[in-house]
Amino acid sequence: MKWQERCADFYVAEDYLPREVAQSHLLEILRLGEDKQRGFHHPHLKPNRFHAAPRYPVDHYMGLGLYWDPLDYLYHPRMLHNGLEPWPLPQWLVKLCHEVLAQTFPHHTNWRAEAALVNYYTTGRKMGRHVDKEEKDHRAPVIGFNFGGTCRFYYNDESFLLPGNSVYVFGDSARLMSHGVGAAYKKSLSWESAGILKEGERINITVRQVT
Ligand SMILES: O=C(O)CCC(=O)C(=O)O
Repeated sequence: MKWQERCADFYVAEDYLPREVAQSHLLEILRLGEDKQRGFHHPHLKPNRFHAAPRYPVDHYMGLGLYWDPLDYLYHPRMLHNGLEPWPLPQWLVKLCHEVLAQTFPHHTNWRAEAALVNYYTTGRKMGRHVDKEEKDHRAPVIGFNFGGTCRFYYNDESFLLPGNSVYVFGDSARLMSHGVGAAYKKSLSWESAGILKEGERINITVRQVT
């Protein structure tokens, strides 16, 4: 696997999975997302001085394992809005994370996949810049798997194009970098996702150690 180091401790690899494997993982995520209780939903965000009840920027959001709630920015074993436990992380996802870490951060041997945030960006949806700091260990890598369209990924003062079927991982000195993504470009759907997602759509799964 060819990893590009975008800055110290931030790596990206393109064409990560074989086509059929990427497709079956994407289909499984969509299947989990169809569930009315545990699947994709549009959570509320913390109120701010402009909105009493703002919504999370991505209207199809799902948590696996520990549930990160955009309302309080905390991780929970059960979802606050319905009291249910989220789906567990699929075994293939946990295994992929350990493969990624063995190649990029081999010294993080005790890393645990405790939560996955699944953001399904429908056409035009994007994520503003932020820092992931709600997890306890501010060096433990965050791993992001990408399906569907290409978007621009912003980090620190730089940016690059991030296609479907790519993986990124940032940890150690890059763990608290600011980052965000633009909307997926039209006509940029990765061929693995064609027929499953639409042009302009993108799914990102970030896996984290939380406790
Ligand atoms: O969609 C992405 O690649 C970014 C997701 C992200 O910033 C996050 O989950 O913290």
